[in-house]
Amino acid sequence: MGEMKATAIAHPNLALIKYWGKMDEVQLLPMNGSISVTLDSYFTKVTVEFSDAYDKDIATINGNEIPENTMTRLVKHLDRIRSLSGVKLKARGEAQINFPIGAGLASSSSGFAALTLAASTAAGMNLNKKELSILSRQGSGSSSRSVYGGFVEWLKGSSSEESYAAQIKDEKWWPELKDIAIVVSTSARKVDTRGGMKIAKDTSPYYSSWLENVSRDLESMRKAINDKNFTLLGKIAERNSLMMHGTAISSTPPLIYWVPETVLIMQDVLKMREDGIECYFTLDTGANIHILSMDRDVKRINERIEATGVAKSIGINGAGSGAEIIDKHLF
Ligand code: 2P0
Repeated sequence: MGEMKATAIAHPNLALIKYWGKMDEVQLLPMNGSISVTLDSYFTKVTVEFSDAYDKDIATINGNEIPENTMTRLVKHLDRIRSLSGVKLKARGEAQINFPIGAGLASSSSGFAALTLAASTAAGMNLNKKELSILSRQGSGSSSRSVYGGFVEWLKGSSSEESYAAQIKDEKWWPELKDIAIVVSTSARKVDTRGGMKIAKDTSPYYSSWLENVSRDLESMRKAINDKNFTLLGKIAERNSLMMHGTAISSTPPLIYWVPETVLIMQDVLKMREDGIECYFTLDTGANIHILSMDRDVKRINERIEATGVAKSIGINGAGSGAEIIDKHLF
């Protein structure tokens, strides 16, 4: 057998309609469908090699050792790929990430999409995009969407074979749309997304309203994307994010992912709208915040954010491409 090594690149995605709650915690089947945009300037590259030179799975991220709980998740995912492909060898993996990890910028979405593509290719499998999305989903739900570029919907489905992502429009569809990702805090959140969505589903009295609302939001978001209606996209994304946080803050125990700087930026976004700069915010399970805007306003928004003095870093992304194999290995 030849070399069992492959490298893939994938981009994180920003959820416009959030994945929030699991119907099946083993298969990672969601309670609701979700829609995202795959980002272009942030990326994760992963090289995987299966070889009898390794007596256990080993991996690094940006040259650093991986925390034990993350490593357990990675090994489990490699086990899935081994069992599907029949490969029994252990693997070495290396990931390179060009944006802050664990800061609510969806590093697991690009990480698992790149890992699934690299490892399945290294194991000699030739999965199509749908199969890749299903397999990647089992590692981390949101990564099912990063298999595709552009605007993507993860169809909830009622079984593993039915729960996968599909493209609504590709990355060339709406070049004017931009995401300004603002890091205000780099300290780790107390409750991660996986824990948070379970607590909200199990304890928030508003969780049923979340579910009732989300199907309407999905419909409006598809329309906003198809019509390139930025006002509709922004309003729905912002409200959907706040509804998700509404279930989080009304959970037992309460999950407050925001820090004062988060709220400061939120209020600045509302103020910018009053001042005639059209922009909207959306937040995942962390203190950091994304501002959706049109290209023509990015510079002005950036200046306003810089002037607040609370941004530790700012990343600007348009719509990016789906996961793909690249030639240049990381080791
Ligand atoms: C999303 N998030 O749609 C939502 C909104 C964060 C908030 O999906 O447990 O790491 O691995 O399936 O994919 C991040 O959660 O969770 C996420 P698991 P995942 O982007």
